[in-house]
Amino acid sequence: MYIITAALIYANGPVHLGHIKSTYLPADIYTRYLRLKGEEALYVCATDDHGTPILLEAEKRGISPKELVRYYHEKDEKEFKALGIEFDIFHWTSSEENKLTTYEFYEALRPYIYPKKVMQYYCKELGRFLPDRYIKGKCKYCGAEDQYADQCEVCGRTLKPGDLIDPYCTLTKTRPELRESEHLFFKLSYFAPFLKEYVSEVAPEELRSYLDKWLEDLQDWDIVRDLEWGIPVPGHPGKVFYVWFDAPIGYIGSLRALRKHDWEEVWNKSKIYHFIGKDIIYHHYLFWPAMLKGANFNLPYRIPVRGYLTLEGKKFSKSRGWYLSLEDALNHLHPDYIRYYLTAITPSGLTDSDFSLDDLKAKINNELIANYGNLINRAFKLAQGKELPKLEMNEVEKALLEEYKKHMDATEFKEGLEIAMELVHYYNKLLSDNEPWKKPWEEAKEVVARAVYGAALVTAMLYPIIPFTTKKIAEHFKFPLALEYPKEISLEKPFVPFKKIEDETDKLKELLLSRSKGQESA
Ligand code: B3M
Ligand code: ZN
Repeated sequence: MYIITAALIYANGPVHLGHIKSTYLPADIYTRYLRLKGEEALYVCATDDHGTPILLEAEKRGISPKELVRYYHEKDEKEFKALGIEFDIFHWTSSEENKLTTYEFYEALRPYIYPKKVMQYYCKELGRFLPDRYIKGKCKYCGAEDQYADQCEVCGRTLKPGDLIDPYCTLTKTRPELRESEHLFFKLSYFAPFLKEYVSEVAPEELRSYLDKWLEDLQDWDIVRDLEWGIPVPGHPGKVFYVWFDAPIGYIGSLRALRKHDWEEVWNKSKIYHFIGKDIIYHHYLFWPAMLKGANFNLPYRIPVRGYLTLEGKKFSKSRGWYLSLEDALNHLHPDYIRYYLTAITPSGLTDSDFSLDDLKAKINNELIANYGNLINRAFKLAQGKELPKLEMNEVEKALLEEYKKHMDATEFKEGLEIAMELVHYYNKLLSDNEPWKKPWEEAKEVVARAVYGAALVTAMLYPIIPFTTKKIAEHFKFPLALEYPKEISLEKPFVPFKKIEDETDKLKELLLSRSKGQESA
């Protein structure tokens, strides 16, 4: 059994194309691929409901954090579905299952948790402690004005309580005082020897220098916050667990909601894959495995990481209007086109990629449709109403199929896609070189049969990436999606499976330009 997870999405904003390409799409592709091979796999995800940004956003809108979280949970779920991201469960970290699981972890980790007094900003007017994001002031290191209490965006330094000159509460504009509060710390440092070994087994080469640097100086983690929104810490009124404590537990909490009776066994006996973006490597390679180890749970088998996405060469920026959401893309493009393009530009590993509308149009029209669409059309047209001889795969096909599997097994989907398209090219060339349409059927039939069986084979290979269209093709010609020559096939009249992109990408461009213009003059 496999458990596939995608990083839990914060429930305070819409789904981003960046999230999709680094996390939800690769995890979906892998789940579909595993099933294609006949493996059992569960795709588990949830919204990440806690944390200060969610509290802030809810307060800004004048609604409760619960309402905010519910709103985004529904919206995100709908959009994921529209893109063909098919979770077995899309749960939430504020669920009962996750609370219970978090308490069980807390109990199990007690030997590694100790109390320590820390100084925290406290707003007398509000009568509560303030999270870092509610306090601003002048950075004591570089003098930059208006910096948040946790980090100076100008000099990049991490700030501690007391590091701001003239701090003020952003809600009441009054000066907060520093008060002592007892927090709980998780002894991450204790797990250093274990983590060194774990990382050497599971981390790819390119992550090792980051991880080694962190491992040299592991800091114990403060796992509580003085907040009301979150999972309450038993015996510590006014405190909740830090969002990064209960968020990864949410993988298990959500599995528990899906498999009420055997979740523990399923977790502990599965190969676990966590798909993540490169900004949360620390949490998944160090913090989470230490928690699992301490609480005696099965460890992640692989943690595939992917880089960021830029848009037309520039950073996505909500405030500058330079962004396209998943919803925007879905409003104009077939979900398979979004999936195909994002896969084609996303290598596994840390490298970033660029989303370009012209490039997307070219890849869909000139690659996907011109090559794969054309193969489907030509092969089935030639075979319509005929009887095909039985054939075996030849050496070229076998070798390419093996290479495809090697990449897909290693979660290298861009490379897997490239091999599938190479095979498409091979069949197209077979047809153009042999020109079976000019020959009597007896002479033509072997080439036609190979092209038809091959078209079915590549349809299965492309299925994890473009599931909507490939399923339609397989249903139309009544062949099972499998990584082999089809066991049965019906030579129906061909249909047009794809529609070329015409002005859809231009419309998205206009949207982008008008948005960013609007922001400039605003
Ligand atoms: N919500 C951060 C992020 O989306 C966080 C991931 C939690 S995974 C357990 O980047
Ligand atoms: Zn500074």
